[in-house]
Amino acid sequence: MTMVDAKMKARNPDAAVFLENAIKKYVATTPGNRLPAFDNDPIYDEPLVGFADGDDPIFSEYKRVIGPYHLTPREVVDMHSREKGLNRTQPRKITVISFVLPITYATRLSLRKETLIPSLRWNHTRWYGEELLDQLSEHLVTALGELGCDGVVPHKTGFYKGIETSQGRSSNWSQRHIAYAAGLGTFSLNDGFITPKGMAMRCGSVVTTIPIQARPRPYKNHLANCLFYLDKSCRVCIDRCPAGAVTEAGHDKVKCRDFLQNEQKALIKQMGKEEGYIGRYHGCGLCQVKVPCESRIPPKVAGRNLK
Ligand code: B12
Ligand code: SF4
Ligand code: SF4
Repeated sequence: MTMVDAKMKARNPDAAVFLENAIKKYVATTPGNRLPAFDNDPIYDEPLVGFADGDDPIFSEYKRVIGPYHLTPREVVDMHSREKGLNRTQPRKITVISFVLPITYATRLSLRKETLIPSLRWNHTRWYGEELLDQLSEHLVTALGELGCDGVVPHKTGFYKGIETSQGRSSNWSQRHIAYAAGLGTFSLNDGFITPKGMAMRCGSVVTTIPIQARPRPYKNHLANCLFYLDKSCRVCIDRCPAGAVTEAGHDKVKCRDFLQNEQKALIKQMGKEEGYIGRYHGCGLCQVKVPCESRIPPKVAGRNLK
């Protein structure tokens, strides 16, 4: 048993349980999980947590599925080490911690009423919710440090970047693909990620040297949680999208982004909403609520989803 293993065991017999509890406790107790403009209501419900083996071949597959620019967890550790000027050898084991932050019922309800623009509550969830996601990621790195392990928040490094492709915007660390690898859900007709707590969520991840046994992924393929791909019995998100960006052919990222960043901004102003409604940036996400996958895996799919 190494020093790190011994230290971890002394604190908690199971590192996965320890980390899952640490994430849940942080979200339940931090003042960061609050919406100041809405009576300090919580931003997120209890998170979902999953672990992926950093050497899972799926991360190399992502170089084909997403693009050669998408980083493997080992590349993240290596680049972080170089960025910080640390002279580290490649660790024996790498684990990726993925977490899903489900958006509360009150916020989902506020967006369900909308048909063209996001609700103010949804926008505030986008702003303060992203800050909380960053704080939680840093908190995890600190907790891992106490266990004698390194932790890297890929989307906060200097080498994280957005990538423009012919099919729309991408990145070199896609949180949903990481969550897929960690067994937390699957993609869907509108590209949204359907987890056991639904699609209305935000997600993040931390790459670490702590050794954790990953569980097998509980689905057949990357579209398994969506009713459309089960038997074509659902097309609700097609009708929910005011931009016409979702069709039976899938999600048009270019149309979606154009609506979100240009048309919707103009609409908000036309509707006489205050500038603060747009704020730093606004969300859209109308396709993520008032749909059967909003807050769960649709039951019809869930029953058939096992490998
Ligand atoms: C660029 C970006 C956008 C772009 C493009 C979206 C996209 N589909 O990639 C635009 C501006 C359009 C956008 C819009 C939105 N976004 Co956005 N965005 C991102 C960002 C920064 C990068 C995404 C990325 O790298 N994608 C990579 C590409 C390749 O993914 P993809 O095309 O969807 O993947 C397909 C293929 O890989 C394919 N596939 C084919 N073969 C195989 C095989 C396997 C094994 C697998 C796994 C997959 C696979 O399946 C996928 C689905 O078709 C992430 C943050 C991050 N770093 O992850 C947030 C992120 C994806 N966005 C998010 C959100 C919330 C939104 C909005 C709701 C806006 C809002 N805040 O209200 C909308 C929703 C749009 C939608 N219907 O998905 C969330 C996801 C929430 C969710 N429930 O899914 C993220 C993860 C941010 C976060 N930290 O939580 N976004
Ligand atoms: S609304 Fe229906 S078709 Fe759209 S993603 Fe959800 S389950 Fe799939
Ligand atoms: S985020 Fe908005 S514009 Fe983009 S697909 Fe969903 S509903 Fe349509």
